[in-house]
Amino acid sequence: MTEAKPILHSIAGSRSFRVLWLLCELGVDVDLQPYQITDGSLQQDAFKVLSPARRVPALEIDGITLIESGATVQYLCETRMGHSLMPAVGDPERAEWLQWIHYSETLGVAIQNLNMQHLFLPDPAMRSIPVMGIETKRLAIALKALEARLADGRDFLLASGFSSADVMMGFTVTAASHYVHFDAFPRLVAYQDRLAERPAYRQAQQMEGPQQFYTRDFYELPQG
Ligand SMILES: N[C@@H](CCC(=O)N[C@@H](CS)C(=O)NCC(=O)O)C(=O)O
Repeated sequence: MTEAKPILHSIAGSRSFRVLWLLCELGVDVDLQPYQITDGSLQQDAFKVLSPARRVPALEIDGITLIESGATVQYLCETRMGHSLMPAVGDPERAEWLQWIHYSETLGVAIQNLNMQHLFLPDPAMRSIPVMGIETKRLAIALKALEARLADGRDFLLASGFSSADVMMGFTVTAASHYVHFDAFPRLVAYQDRLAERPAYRQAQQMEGPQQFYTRDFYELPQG
């Protein structure tokens, strides 16, 4: 019996990029089902059945649908063999790998809050400039910890080399650069460049098309 091709429900420039990039790293063929963040397409009944929180990514694979990017990345690493993108249970790097996989959501949630304030509120008068300031500082502090992680000359989050933790983090660091100046984070700048050079990263970008979130390179805090 031939296996059904996975379907990735995605928005260009969103967390679904993590899953698409990993599928490309693993050489798994996938069909993309694209949505947009503001056109109501996430509210369609058929999508709500797949993703009750109405979020992407949602990956239909192996007869199930996965709706959390970190869990999806772990599942793919555990079920697709012949790669070195995840330290096995018992490996000394396993705990660190788990930590960085999930730490990417410490960044992700802050970015999501800033996206809401900067990009998606229907009226700028609804913004809270103090909240935007606090969230930007919290994001910068979370990035500082990552900069420190790369301080001992390592190219990737794990000493053993590139892993799926970098897939989770790479997209997120790039999104963060729209809100936090990276002058103080030279290692993160080099890290982003290193990740973006990977053939699978470029393949995923090409498949996904232009990101749908940011129309500027940088969003300054509004003056209050
Ligand atoms: N923790 C979830 C978060 C998923 C999530 O919030 N995705 C965003 C895109 S990055 C989304 O679908 N937002 C749509 C909305 O909030 O309406 C994951 O990592 O998969």
